[in-house]
Amino acid sequence: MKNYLSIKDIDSLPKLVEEARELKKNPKKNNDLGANKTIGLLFFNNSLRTRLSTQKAATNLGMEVMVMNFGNEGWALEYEDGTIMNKGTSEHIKEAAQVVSQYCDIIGIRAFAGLTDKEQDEAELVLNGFKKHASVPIVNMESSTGHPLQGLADAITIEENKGKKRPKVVLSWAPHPKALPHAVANSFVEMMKLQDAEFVITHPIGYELNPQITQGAKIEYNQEKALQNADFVSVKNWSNYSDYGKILSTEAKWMMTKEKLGNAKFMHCLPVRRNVVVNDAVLDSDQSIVIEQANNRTYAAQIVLKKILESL
Ligand code: AN0
Ligand code: CP
Repeated sequence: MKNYLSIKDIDSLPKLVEEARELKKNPKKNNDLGANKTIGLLFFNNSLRTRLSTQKAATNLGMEVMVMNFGNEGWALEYEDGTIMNKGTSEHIKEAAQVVSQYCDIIGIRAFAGLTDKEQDEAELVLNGFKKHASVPIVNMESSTGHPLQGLADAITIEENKGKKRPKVVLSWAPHPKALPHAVANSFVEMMKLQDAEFVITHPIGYELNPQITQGAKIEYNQEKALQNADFVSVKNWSNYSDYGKILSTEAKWMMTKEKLGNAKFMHCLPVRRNVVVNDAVLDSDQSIVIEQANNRTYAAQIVLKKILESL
């Protein structure tokens, strides 16, 4: 694997999930693979899981880790070519990416969608800017349009918890007071399209995700109908896509409850707002697998870093 920018960089999802589960049994087995190699993790946004699990994954492989909160502590970067930089930006991505490439053998980038300009978000200025100007592999730690490490961790979690060959998996939209990006939902959909499963997306009318991503996936606007006989329910808020970045209504009735969940396992990428997105009864029940999902972030990152290290 040369880079991990999206779910599309996975050759065979079942194989990668199997390898990740194998590695989970003995995480330190390959702790010489990353010897004398450094990963730099650049965060333009907050994080708990991504920051610690990717760091842990790299350490399990014997790598050195450098973490930088670029959003707060780095120079404001310029991404446009030919700009006269006499305004807010201090350093061009061209220099920044080349400089970081000299210190690191792999670069991880977290840069969320701004949710004001769809075209700009879809251009993935930060991720693609580093991809273009860095001379080392790039790992997406959640960009404007995708969170493929989360998608891979979700695939591992489903595999570990499924009781039948072809489970029913539902992605259910949830209310949230803040406008949130589409990245997690997008990667979940892209990952599910590679699975042998009955997959249904449910959300209020008007909350359609990018149709290029959901193409071929089933959308059911009636949440109750969508949830019938589900084995896994992954809950996530996202803001409007067509009226880009807006919250049309918080639709409190879309919150996940024990009654709606039935016998399904509950999934969420975290962080989650209790009693807004999902109620306490679900999160505190045995049906919630969110903690194991977060644990699997380590093995998702570790299998990706292992594949990249093997290709260096
Ligand atoms: C982010 C999001 O929805 O994309 C990160 C999730 C992993 N969530 C929040 O900002 C609350
Ligand atoms: N799920 C996830 O990516 O969490 P963080 O935002 O805490 O990294």
